[in-house]
Amino acid sequence: MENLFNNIAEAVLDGDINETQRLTEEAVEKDATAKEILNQGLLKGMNEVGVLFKQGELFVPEVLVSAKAMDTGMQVIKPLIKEGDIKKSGKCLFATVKGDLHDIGKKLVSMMLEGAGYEVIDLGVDTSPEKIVEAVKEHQPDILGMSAMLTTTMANMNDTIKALEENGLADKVKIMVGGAPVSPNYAENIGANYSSDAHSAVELANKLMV
Ligand code: B12
Repeated sequence: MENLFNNIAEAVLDGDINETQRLTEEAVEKDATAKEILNQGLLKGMNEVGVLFKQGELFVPEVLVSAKAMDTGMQVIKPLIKEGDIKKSGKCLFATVKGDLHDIGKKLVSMMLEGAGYEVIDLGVDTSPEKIVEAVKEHQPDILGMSAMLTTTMANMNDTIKALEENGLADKVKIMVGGAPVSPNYAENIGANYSSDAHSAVELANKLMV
């Protein structure tokens, strides 16, 4: 099985969408858990992509194809994540903030929350504070989750919280934030709750719902 996970990681790194799908399906058939496939396969590959991107050995188009491959694999394991408890735990609204196009981490967090019984509404990427304010009014979620992967877009989390305050909505929704550049300190400063990954995001959401 370890070989299979490594091959999944390799397929993500190569940006081979069909192979990622085929190998992930094979792992599911062989009863691998969603966690194993994620941590030892898909995420391992994506992490490697991150390293090579940073070193300038991979470029945006290649990273995009790897992201697509990772997404294809995540769709395959989605039913596995959702097999768990299906009782409704609460409603979450998710968005990647303005100026930011990264959505893999946000999708993963959404998926885990859905698996834990939450209803998730995903506003997508590059979401302006105005759009988030409108969506909070419309959907009245229990939790708003914001994702930022760039140091330059992180400040838009704060702008969104300010916009919520101006509209009298800040105390009507619990806010959680995450993404690579976001720290617990930063979250605290802007009045939000922080979680570093998809697993602890579920724990945090459960805590916020109490
Ligand atoms: C894939 C990727 C891209 C893809 C995105 C495709 C997509 N559909 O998402 C593309 C090619 C589009 C891209 C573009 C760019 N990218 Co980019 N990208 C990455 C990369 C390699 C991987 C990110 C990823 O998906 N990781 C896997 C997921 C599962 O992890 P994650 O996102 O961290 O999410 C987890 C946690 O952070 C947390 N989390 C995330 N969101 C949330 C939200 C909440 C509420 C909670 C609780 C938790 C949480 O939980 C997640 C699951 O565990 C990273 C490198 C890295 N190491 O992160 C660079 C990286 C983020 N990119 C970077 C850069 C610079 C760019 C570009 C500016 C490059 C360019 N010159 O054009 C552009 C910017 C485009 C834009 N406006 O957004 C830098 C950012 C540096 C910085 N500090 O600002 C990084 C760190 C690479 C680097 N080291 O230089 N990128």
